[in-house]
Amino acid sequence: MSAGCRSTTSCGTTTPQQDPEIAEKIANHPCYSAEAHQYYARMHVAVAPACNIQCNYCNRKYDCANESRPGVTSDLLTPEDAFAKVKLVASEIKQMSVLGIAGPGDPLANPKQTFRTMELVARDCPDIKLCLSTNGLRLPEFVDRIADLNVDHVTITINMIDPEVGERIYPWVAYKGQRYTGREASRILSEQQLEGLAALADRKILCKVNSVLIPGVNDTHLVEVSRTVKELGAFLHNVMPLVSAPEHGTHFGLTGQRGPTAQELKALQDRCEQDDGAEMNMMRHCRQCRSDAVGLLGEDRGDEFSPETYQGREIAYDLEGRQAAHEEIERWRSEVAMTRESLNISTGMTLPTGPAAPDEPAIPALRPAEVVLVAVATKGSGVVNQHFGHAGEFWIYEAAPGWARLVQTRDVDRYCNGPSDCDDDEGDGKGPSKLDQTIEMLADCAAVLCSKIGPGPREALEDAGIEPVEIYDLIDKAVAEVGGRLITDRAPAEVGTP
Ligand code: CLF
Ligand code: SF4
Repeated sequence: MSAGCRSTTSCGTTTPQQDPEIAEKIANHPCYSAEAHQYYARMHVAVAPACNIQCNYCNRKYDCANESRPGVTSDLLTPEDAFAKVKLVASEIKQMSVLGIAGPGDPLANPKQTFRTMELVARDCPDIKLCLSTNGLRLPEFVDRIADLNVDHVTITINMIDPEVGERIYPWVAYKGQRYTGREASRILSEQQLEGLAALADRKILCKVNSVLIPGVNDTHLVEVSRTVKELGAFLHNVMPLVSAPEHGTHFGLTGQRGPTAQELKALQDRCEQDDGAEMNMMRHCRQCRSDAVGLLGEDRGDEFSPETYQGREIAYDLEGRQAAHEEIERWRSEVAMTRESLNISTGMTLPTGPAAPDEPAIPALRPAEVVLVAVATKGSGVVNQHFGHAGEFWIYEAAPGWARLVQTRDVDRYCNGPSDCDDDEGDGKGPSKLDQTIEMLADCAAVLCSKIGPGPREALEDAGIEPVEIYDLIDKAVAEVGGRLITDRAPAEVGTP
């Protein structure tokens, strides 16, 4: 394995985002660009059932937890059915730009199904990006095949680079017909992962590394992981929270291993990004999708595409309609970018808005010394456009004058099903109401921006010291304005860095 420096940033020349080839690859990939995820959707097809390792956070009844929340199950498809479904979804949800294969097992433990699906899609759907997510055990073996198929994006789940840490995460791996346990298992897995990553980076295939943050097991170690994968050429690091509960039936769930809090997750992501010399691009908007997810990140429109809608049907591919829809999205994105520029607002990592503008500012702007956290209710398109009670998730921004940076998304239980709920969320008397839980989830935020909010939740937020702001505007503009006002209005001693 070669471990030479492939990172141009550390050599002081160009950032990866300034490379036009990379800019083109991330421009409409919702996972690789936080900005793109407001406009473009992904879909997964569940064609890969088997797995060749065991993770302590996985229960084989469910999807691969390296990209999914434990406890969800996807129906398995043949490559031919998957192909039909892709054509149907792509024609109906025209902003769908990426097809990912991420389970329900490991795609590279099922190479025939995975590559057959990709071949069919590459042949007939030229505008869809192909994306793969793997545990990496068989990656070196398939790097050439991946490159030949023009798979632009590969995610490898790397939870450790030290087998001593690894043996607490992986009880066994099955490699070349043999089953390994203990440190030996993690040593083999880690070597394969890092060798595969370096080989992909050599071929200019964009690599994201996913890591599951397991408090007390690999939390502090992940900074070292971040530094190592960056040196080997990874473009992005996605540190995801362990989701662990006894009902998932996983080893960690059954032994009481907890997941991190939202604050612990953010602190670790900040460390990987800023401290300890890691300085990695961090993904902050992952939704831990299921292996048959369809739609924008954070929404799941899978139910609209049941097998009867595509199985055995001849489905035409609406390439022209898709191109027109993408042009319209790019027009709107340019308008948003121009507004941001005219107001001098930085999003921390201003990625190019499309292949035509690869030399736009791409260097992470300096984070102001004083920021506040602001929560946003949105349905996408770069606009604050959702009612407070309709939000199933809030986007958490760092805010300051001229600064609006997405740093996290947090799930909540949407509590409002109509006007009568707007004012009335008393709960069932058995525990905190959904509104209470939402407010607890946003406890470290100074304000919440939403298009509408009822008097009841408004009062409850105010009581909790969170300012509700009713607004319908561009997110970046509204966040920077509200954050700027809050910081300016506060006495200096009250303002801290969350
Ligand atoms: Fe799918 Fe993964 Fe490709 Fe995205 S998901 S295979 S890179 S197209 Fe994205 Fe979903 Fe997070 Fe994955 S939000 S779980 S990072
Ligand atoms: Fe489960 Fe995915 Fe780990 Fe395999 S790689 S054991 S499917 S989480």
